[in-house]
Amino acid sequence: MSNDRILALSGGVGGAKLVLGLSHALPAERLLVVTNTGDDFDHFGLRICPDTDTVIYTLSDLADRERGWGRAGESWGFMEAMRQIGGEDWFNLGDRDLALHVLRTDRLNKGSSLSAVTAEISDALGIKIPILPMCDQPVATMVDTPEGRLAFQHYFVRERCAPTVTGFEFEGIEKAQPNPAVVAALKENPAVIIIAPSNPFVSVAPILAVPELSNMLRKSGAPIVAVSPIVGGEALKGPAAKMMKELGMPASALEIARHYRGFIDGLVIDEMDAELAPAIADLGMEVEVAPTIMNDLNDRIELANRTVGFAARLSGGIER
Ligand code: FO1
Repeated sequence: MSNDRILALSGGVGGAKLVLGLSHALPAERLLVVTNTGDDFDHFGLRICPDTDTVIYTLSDLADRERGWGRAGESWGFMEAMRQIGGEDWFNLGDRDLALHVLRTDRLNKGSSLSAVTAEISDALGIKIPILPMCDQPVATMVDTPEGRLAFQHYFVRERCAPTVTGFEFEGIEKAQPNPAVVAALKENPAVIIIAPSNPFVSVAPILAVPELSNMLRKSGAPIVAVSPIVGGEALKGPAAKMMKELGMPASALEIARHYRGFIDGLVIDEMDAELAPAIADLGMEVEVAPTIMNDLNDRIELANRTVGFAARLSGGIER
Protein backbone atom coordinates (compact mmCIF):
# COMPACT_ATOMS: atom_id res chain seq x y z
CA MET A 1 0.00 0.00 0.00
CA SER A 2 1.54 3.28 -0.97
CA ASN A 3 1.67 6.17 1.41
CA ASP A 4 0.67 9.52 0.05
CA ARG A 5 4.06 11.15 -0.36
CA ILE A 6 5.14 12.87 -3.53
CA LEU A 7 8.80 12.71 -4.57
CA ALA A 8 9.86 15.51 -6.92
CA LEU A 9 13.15 15.38 -8.85
CA SER A 10 14.34 18.90 -9.56
CA GLY A 11 17.22 20.82 -11.11
CA GLY A 12 17.58 24.36 -12.31
CA VAL A 13 15.20 27.28 -12.24
CA GLY A 14 12.34 25.56 -14.07
CA GLY A 15 12.36 22.69 -11.62
CA ALA A 16 12.26 25.02 -8.64
CA LYS A 17 9.16 26.76 -10.06
CA LEU A 18 7.16 23.54 -10.01
CA VAL A 19 8.56 22.65 -6.58
CA LEU A 20 7.21 25.96 -5.29
CA GLY A 21 3.81 25.10 -6.76
CA LEU A 22 3.94 21.66 -5.13
CA SER A 23 4.88 23.24 -1.79
CA HIS A 24 1.67 25.29 -1.91
CA ALA A 25 -0.48 22.46 -3.26
CA LEU A 26 0.58 19.84 -0.70
CA PRO A 27 1.15 19.75 3.05
CA ALA A 28 4.90 19.75 3.83
CA GLU A 29 4.83 16.19 5.20
CA ARG A 30 3.65 14.91 1.80
CA LEU A 31 6.47 16.37 -0.31
CA LEU A 32 10.14 15.43 -0.71
CA VAL A 33 12.46 17.18 -3.17
CA VAL A 34 15.49 15.43 -4.67
CA THR A 35 17.97 17.91 -6.13
CA ASN A 36 20.59 17.51 -8.84
CA THR A 37 24.16 17.94 -7.57
CA GLY A 38 25.93 17.58 -10.93
CA ASP A 39 26.11 21.38 -11.26
CA ASP A 40 27.97 21.65 -7.96
CA PHE A 41 31.54 22.91 -8.10
CA ASP A 42 34.34 24.45 -6.05
CA HIS A 43 34.91 28.16 -6.57
CA PHE A 44 37.41 30.17 -4.49
CA GLY A 45 37.56 27.11 -2.26
CA LEU A 46 33.80 27.30 -1.63
CA ARG A 47 31.45 24.41 -2.44
CA ILE A 48 28.69 25.87 -4.62
CA CYS A 49 25.49 23.81 -5.03
CA PRO A 50 23.27 25.80 -7.42
CA ASP A 51 20.34 23.44 -7.96
CA THR A 52 20.01 22.69 -4.24
CA ASP A 53 20.38 26.38 -3.37
CA THR A 54 17.75 27.43 -5.90
CA VAL A 55 15.26 25.11 -4.14
CA ILE A 56 16.37 26.36 -0.69
CA TYR A 57 15.94 30.01 -1.67
CA THR A 58 12.69 29.34 -3.52
CA LEU A 59 11.06 27.45 -0.64
CA SER A 60 12.21 30.06 1.89
CA ASP A 61 10.97 32.86 -0.37
CA LEU A 62 14.44 34.40 -0.43
CA ALA A 63 15.02 33.75 -4.14
CA ASP A 64 15.50 36.52 -6.63
CA ARG A 65 12.38 36.20 -8.80
CA GLU A 66 14.03 37.74 -11.86
CA ARG A 67 17.16 35.65 -11.99
CA GLY A 68 15.69 32.49 -10.52
CA TRP A 69 18.96 31.83 -8.73
CA GLY A 70 20.63 33.55 -5.77
CA ARG A 71 18.86 35.84 -3.32
CA ALA A 72 16.56 38.79 -3.77
CA GLY A 73 17.73 42.17 -2.51
CA GLU A 74 21.32 41.13 -3.02
CA SER A 75 24.36 43.42 -2.91
CA TRP A 76 27.51 42.76 -4.88
CA GLY A 77 30.30 44.33 -2.79
CA PHE A 78 32.24 41.07 -2.77
CA MET A 79 32.17 40.88 -6.57
CA GLU A 80 33.21 44.52 -6.96
CA ALA A 81 36.13 44.01 -4.59
CA MET A 82 37.05 40.75 -6.34
CA ARG A 83 37.12 42.50 -9.71
CA GLN A 84 39.17 45.34 -8.21
CA ILE A 85 41.90 42.91 -7.14
CA GLY A 86 41.82 40.98 -10.42
CA GLY A 87 39.94 37.87 -9.27
CA GLU A 88 37.68 35.73 -11.43
CA ASP A 89 34.38 37.50 -11.90
CA TRP A 90 32.43 35.29 -14.34
CA PHE A 91 30.42 33.65 -11.55
CA ASN A 92 28.41 36.11 -9.50
CA LEU A 93 28.33 35.50 -5.75
CA GLY A 94 26.07 37.92 -3.90
CA ASP A 95 27.11 39.21 -0.48
CA ARG A 96 24.24 37.42 1.28
CA ASP A 97 24.46 34.31 -0.88
CA LEU A 98 28.11 34.03 0.18
CA ALA A 99 27.04 33.28 3.77
CA LEU A 100 25.45 30.02 2.62
CA HIS A 101 28.52 28.96 0.66
CA VAL A 102 30.87 29.84 3.53
CA LEU A 103 28.76 28.02 6.14
CA ARG A 104 28.26 24.94 3.95
CA THR A 105 31.94 24.72 3.03
CA ASP A 106 32.92 25.05 6.67
CA ARG A 107 30.52 22.26 7.70
CA LEU A 108 31.69 20.00 4.84
CA ASN A 109 35.33 20.61 5.78
CA LYS A 110 34.45 19.57 9.33
CA GLY A 111 32.96 16.30 8.11
CA SER A 112 29.26 17.03 7.61
CA SER A 113 27.59 15.39 4.61
CA LEU A 114 25.95 17.54 1.95
CA SER A 115 22.57 16.13 3.03
CA ALA A 116 23.20 17.04 6.67
CA VAL A 117 24.33 20.60 5.94
CA THR A 118 21.43 21.07 3.50
CA ALA A 119 19.01 19.95 6.24
CA GLU A 120 20.68 22.28 8.76
CA ILE A 121 20.36 25.29 6.46
CA SER A 122 16.79 24.39 5.45
CA ASP A 123 15.79 24.08 9.12
CA ALA A 124 17.41 27.42 9.92
CA LEU A 125 15.33 29.00 7.14
CA GLY A 126 12.13 27.39 8.39
CA ILE A 127 11.72 25.05 5.42
CA LYS A 128 9.63 22.04 6.47
CA ILE A 129 9.95 20.12 3.18
CA PRO A 130 12.96 17.76 3.04
CA ILE A 131 15.42 18.97 0.40
CA LEU A 132 17.51 15.92 -0.46
CA PRO A 133 20.62 16.20 -2.64
CA MET A 134 20.66 13.15 -4.92
CA CYS A 135 23.87 11.88 -3.28
CA ASP A 136 26.54 13.02 -0.83
CA GLN A 137 29.48 12.09 -3.02
CA PRO A 138 30.83 14.69 -5.48
CA VAL A 139 29.51 14.35 -9.04
CA ALA A 140 30.59 16.82 -11.72
CA THR A 141 28.58 17.22 -14.91
CA MET A 142 31.00 17.80 -17.75
CA VAL A 143 29.90 19.06 -21.17
CA ASP A 144 31.71 17.73 -24.23
CA THR A 145 32.15 20.25 -27.04
CA PRO A 146 34.19 20.24 -30.29
CA GLU A 147 36.71 22.42 -28.42
CA GLY A 148 37.00 19.90 -25.61
CA ARG A 149 35.41 19.08 -22.25
CA LEU A 150 33.98 21.89 -20.13
CA ALA A 151 32.97 21.88 -16.47
CA PHE A 152 29.26 22.58 -16.30
CA GLN A 153 29.43 26.07 -14.82
CA HIS A 154 32.10 27.03 -17.33
CA TYR A 155 29.72 25.95 -20.11
CA PHE A 156 26.58 27.38 -18.54
CA VAL A 157 27.79 30.67 -17.02
CA ARG A 158 31.27 31.52 -18.26
CA GLU A 159 30.59 30.54 -21.87
CA ARG A 160 26.85 31.38 -21.63
CA CYS A 161 25.87 28.02 -23.19
CA ALA A 162 27.40 29.13 -26.52
CA PRO A 163 29.56 26.04 -27.25
CA THR A 164 28.00 23.24 -29.27
CA VAL A 165 27.40 20.22 -27.03
CA THR A 166 28.33 16.78 -28.30
CA GLY A 167 27.78 14.84 -25.07
CA PHE A 168 27.84 14.79 -21.30
CA GLU A 169 29.82 13.00 -18.64
CA PHE A 170 28.98 12.81 -14.94
CA GLU A 171 32.39 12.49 -13.34
CA GLY A 172 32.32 10.54 -10.08
CA ILE A 173 28.83 9.12 -10.72
CA GLU A 174 30.06 5.54 -10.41
CA LYS A 175 31.00 6.20 -6.78
CA ALA A 176 27.74 7.98 -6.00
CA GLN A 177 25.31 6.36 -3.59
CA PRO A 178 21.67 7.41 -3.54
CA ASN A 179 20.88 9.73 -0.63
CA PRO A 180 19.80 7.36 2.18
CA ALA A 181 16.78 9.54 2.89
CA VAL A 182 15.66 9.07 -0.72
CA VAL A 183 16.20 5.31 -0.48
CA ALA A 184 14.12 5.23 2.72
CA ALA A 185 11.33 7.28 1.13
CA LEU A 186 11.24 4.96 -1.87
CA LYS A 187 11.02 1.91 0.40
CA GLU A 188 7.90 3.45 1.95
CA ASN A 189 6.21 3.33 -1.46
CA PRO A 190 5.54 6.97 -2.30
CA ALA A 191 2.31 7.67 -4.10
CA VAL A 192 3.80 9.63 -6.98
CA ILE A 193 7.19 10.52 -8.46
CA ILE A 194 7.38 13.75 -10.44
CA ILE A 195 10.21 14.80 -12.76
CA ALA A 196 10.00 18.61 -12.77
CA PRO A 197 10.39 20.60 -16.04
CA SER A 198 14.17 20.59 -15.73
CA ASN A 199 16.78 20.11 -18.41
CA PRO A 200 16.69 16.37 -19.13
CA PHE A 201 20.40 16.15 -20.00
CA VAL A 202 22.11 18.15 -17.26
CA SER A 203 19.53 18.44 -14.47
CA VAL A 204 17.56 15.17 -14.55
CA ALA A 205 20.04 12.75 -16.13
CA PRO A 206 22.61 13.07 -13.30
CA ILE A 207 19.93 12.18 -10.74
CA LEU A 208 18.80 9.15 -12.78
CA ALA A 209 22.44 8.15 -13.28
CA VAL A 210 23.10 7.67 -9.56
CA PRO A 211 23.65 3.88 -9.46
CA GLU A 212 20.53 1.97 -8.45
CA LEU A 213 18.42 5.11 -8.04
CA SER A 214 16.52 4.68 -11.31
CA ASN A 215 15.78 1.05 -10.45
CA MET A 216 14.57 2.05 -7.00
CA LEU A 217 12.34 4.76 -8.48
CA ARG A 218 10.70 2.29 -10.81
CA LYS A 219 10.50 -0.50 -8.24
CA SER A 220 8.74 1.84 -5.82
CA GLY A 221 5.55 1.13 -7.74
CA ALA A 222 4.71 4.84 -7.83
CA PRO A 223 3.68 6.27 -11.18
CA ILE A 224 6.48 8.40 -12.60
CA VAL A 225 5.34 11.47 -14.48
CA ALA A 226 7.45 14.18 -16.08
CA VAL A 227 6.53 17.73 -17.03
CA SER A 228 7.96 18.61 -20.42
CA PRO A 229 10.58 21.38 -20.25
CA ILE A 230 10.01 21.98 -23.95
CA VAL A 231 6.98 23.97 -25.03
CA GLY A 232 6.31 24.70 -28.69
CA GLY A 233 9.82 23.69 -29.64
CA GLU A 234 11.53 25.93 -27.11
CA ALA A 235 12.87 25.53 -23.60
CA LEU A 236 11.19 28.01 -21.28
CA LYS A 237 14.51 28.68 -19.60
CA GLY A 238 18.03 27.48 -20.30
CA PRO A 239 19.74 25.56 -23.07
CA ALA A 240 17.63 22.37 -23.28
CA ALA A 241 16.22 23.07 -26.78
CA LYS A 242 19.65 24.20 -28.08
CA MET A 243 21.23 21.03 -26.67
CA MET A 244 18.59 18.84 -28.30
CA LYS A 245 19.20 20.41 -31.70
CA GLU A 246 22.97 20.07 -31.27
CA LEU A 247 22.49 16.41 -30.35
CA GLY A 248 20.52 15.89 -33.56
CA MET A 249 17.07 15.68 -31.97
CA PRO A 250 14.04 17.82 -32.76
CA ALA A 251 13.38 20.15 -29.81
CA SER A 252 9.85 19.01 -29.11
CA ALA A 253 7.73 17.57 -26.33
CA LEU A 254 7.51 14.40 -28.44
CA GLU A 255 11.29 14.11 -28.29
CA ILE A 256 11.14 14.57 -24.52
CA ALA A 257 8.67 11.66 -24.45
CA ARG A 258 11.08 9.57 -26.53
CA HIS A 259 13.92 10.55 -24.18
CA TYR A 260 12.07 9.32 -21.08
CA ARG A 261 10.37 6.38 -22.81
CA GLY A 262 10.45 3.21 -20.75
CA PHE A 263 11.06 5.14 -17.56
CA ILE A 264 8.07 7.43 -17.15
CA ASP A 265 4.39 6.44 -17.12
CA GLY A 266 3.05 9.83 -18.13
CA LEU A 267 4.10 13.17 -19.59
CA VAL A 268 2.49 16.56 -19.00
CA ILE A 269 2.68 18.73 -22.11
CA ASP A 270 1.59 22.28 -22.78
CA GLU A 271 -1.66 23.10 -24.58
CA MET A 272 0.51 24.53 -27.38
CA ASP A 273 1.71 20.97 -28.05
CA ALA A 274 -1.69 19.27 -27.77
CA GLU A 275 -1.45 17.92 -31.33
CA LEU A 276 1.54 15.80 -30.21
CA ALA A 277 -0.57 13.92 -27.64
CA PRO A 278 -1.54 10.97 -29.91
CA ALA A 279 2.06 10.41 -31.05
CA ILE A 280 3.24 10.54 -27.44
CA ALA A 281 0.51 8.12 -26.36
CA ASP A 282 1.70 5.79 -29.15
CA LEU A 283 5.02 5.57 -27.27
CA GLY A 284 3.13 3.76 -24.53
CA MET A 285 2.69 6.51 -21.99
CA GLU A 286 -0.24 8.56 -20.74
CA VAL A 287 -0.40 12.23 -21.68
CA GLU A 288 -1.88 15.21 -19.85
CA VAL A 289 -2.35 18.45 -21.75
CA ALA A 290 -2.21 21.42 -19.37
CA PRO A 291 -0.95 25.00 -19.14
CA THR A 292 2.73 24.46 -18.27
CA ILE A 293 4.08 27.99 -18.61
CA MET A 294 4.54 29.24 -15.04
CA ASN A 295 4.50 33.03 -14.98
CA ASP A 296 3.20 33.53 -11.46
CA LEU A 297 2.58 31.62 -8.24
CA ASN A 298 -0.92 30.66 -9.28
CA ASP A 299 0.40 29.05 -12.49
CA ARG A 300 2.89 27.09 -10.39
CA ILE A 301 0.18 25.85 -8.03
CA GLU A 302 -2.19 25.02 -10.89
CA LEU A 303 0.45 22.99 -12.72
CA ALA A 304 1.40 21.23 -9.49
CA ASN A 305 -2.22 20.25 -8.88
CA ARG A 306 -2.70 19.07 -12.46
CA THR A 307 0.50 17.03 -12.35
CA VAL A 308 -0.28 15.37 -9.01
CA GLY A 309 -3.86 14.67 -10.09
CA PHE A 310 -2.66 13.17 -13.38
CA ALA A 311 -0.15 10.93 -11.61
CA ALA A 312 -2.68 9.86 -8.98
CA ARG A 313 -5.07 8.78 -11.76
CA LEU A 314 -2.26 6.60 -13.15
CA SER A 315 -1.63 4.88 -9.81
CA GLY A 316 -4.50 2.52 -10.45
CA GLY A 317 -3.03 1.25 -13.68
CA ILE A 318 0.60 0.64 -12.82
CA GLU A 319 1.70 -2.89 -13.36
CA ARG A 320 5.49 -3.48 -13.04
N1 FO1 B 1 23.89 31.69 -13.32
C1 FO1 B 1 24.33 32.62 -14.21
O1 FO1 B 1 23.90 32.60 -15.36
N2 FO1 B 1 25.27 33.54 -13.84
C2 FO1 B 1 25.80 33.58 -12.61
O2 FO1 B 1 26.66 34.42 -12.33
C3 FO1 B 1 25.33 32.64 -11.64
C4 FO1 B 1 25.79 32.65 -10.33
C5 FO1 B 1 25.23 31.74 -9.40
C6 FO1 B 1 25.59 31.77 -8.06
C7 FO1 B 1 25.03 30.87 -7.15
C8 FO1 B 1 24.09 29.95 -7.58
O3 FO1 B 1 23.52 29.09 -6.70
C9 FO1 B 1 23.69 29.90 -8.92
C10 FO1 B 1 24.26 30.80 -9.83
N3 FO1 B 1 23.88 30.79 -11.18
C11 FO1 B 1 24.36 31.71 -12.06
C12 FO1 B 1 22.91 29.82 -11.68
C13 FO1 B 1 23.53 28.47 -11.90
O4 FO1 B 1 24.66 28.48 -12.71
C14 FO1 B 1 22.42 27.58 -12.51
O5 FO1 B 1 21.26 27.81 -11.77
C15 FO1 B 1 22.58 26.10 -12.39
O6 FO1 B 1 23.82 25.66 -12.27
C16 FO1 B 1 21.88 25.50 -13.61
O7 FO1 B 1 20.57 25.39 -13.35
